[in-house]
Amino acid sequence: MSGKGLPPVLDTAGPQADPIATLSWVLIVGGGVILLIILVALGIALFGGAWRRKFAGERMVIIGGILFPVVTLTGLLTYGLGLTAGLVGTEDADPVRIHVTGEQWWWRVEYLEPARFTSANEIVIPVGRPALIDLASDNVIHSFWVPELAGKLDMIPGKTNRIRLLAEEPGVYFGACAEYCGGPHALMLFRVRALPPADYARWVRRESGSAMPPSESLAAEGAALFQTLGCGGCHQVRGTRSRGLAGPDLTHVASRLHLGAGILPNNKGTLGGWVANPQRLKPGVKMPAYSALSARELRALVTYMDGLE
Ligand code: HEC
Ligand SMILES: [Cu+2]
Repeated sequence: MSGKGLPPVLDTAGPQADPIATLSWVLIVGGGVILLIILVALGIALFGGAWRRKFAGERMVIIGGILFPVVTLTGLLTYGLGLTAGLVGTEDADPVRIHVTGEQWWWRVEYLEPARFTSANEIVIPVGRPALIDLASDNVIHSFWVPELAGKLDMIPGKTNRIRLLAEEPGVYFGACAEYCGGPHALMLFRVRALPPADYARWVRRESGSAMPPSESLAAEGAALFQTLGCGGCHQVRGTRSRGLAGPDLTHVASRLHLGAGILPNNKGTLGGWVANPQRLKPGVKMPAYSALSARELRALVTYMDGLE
């Protein structure tokens, strides 16, 4: 998040992503130089006059066609392997452990260490401490990508891949699914929030706890509606009777920055809009629309969820 105006892939913020950005620059500049050489060669071939005869021998084919690619490609391969070798097999002393499952079309996030609890669509990590994230899928292939922090890694049914994230600065890092996984694939986003250690400890304490009980009568009305409408059949709110696992955990939904897997800012307006008609905001989404709710019922539900901090 250094804000140099570069695309995130080149504007990296951690040791898992920096070598990839360096390699990208080498490829961009190297590819540019080679393109220039080829354009000059093409110019000579077309309009070169006397130069044309000079370069037209078999020697040019051997140098330009065999020697040059073999030398540059071997060099590039050796350089690339050396540069990215440090990305695998690092032993970490005190990592944070998280399990992320690619769902259709959102992210199930299960924190394992330092505490066990479930959340969704946002991954919170401490600054300066590695996070080991196990990536899985129980449906189709997804791909986990936080360009500022690491390369892409696929989430494959029946196989668990592990990625290491290390953020050197606090910030909010953009993440996306990078493998076409069905209709709303482009609306399957998330964020990684890197917090300073003290804030992180405070966050873990609050996030691992049960939901706040409703603090006012409208919210209590919303909590009751949440039960009777069957929201709890798909959503878990820890500390209540809602134990559904088909959709994101909503125990602390109000503490997240976004809704709908990273696509909408999280506020009362978007909460209401989402519940009334998620299909309009995310066509193909696996949540039914609740368009028949009265304005008061919708307000009660929103007040309840907005209090789940
Ligand atoms: C059939 C299962 C199902 C039911 C019933 C259901 N939902 Fe959902 N809900 C989902 C799924 C799946 C998602 C994730 C959609 C996505 O982002 O692709 C979701 C997402 C949400 C989100 C956004 C969460 C986030 O972190 O992005 C909210 C809020 C929500 N539902 C509230 C409700 C409420 C309130 C009700 C009841 C009125 C309800 N849901 C009923 C399946 C369900
Ligand atoms: Cu996906």
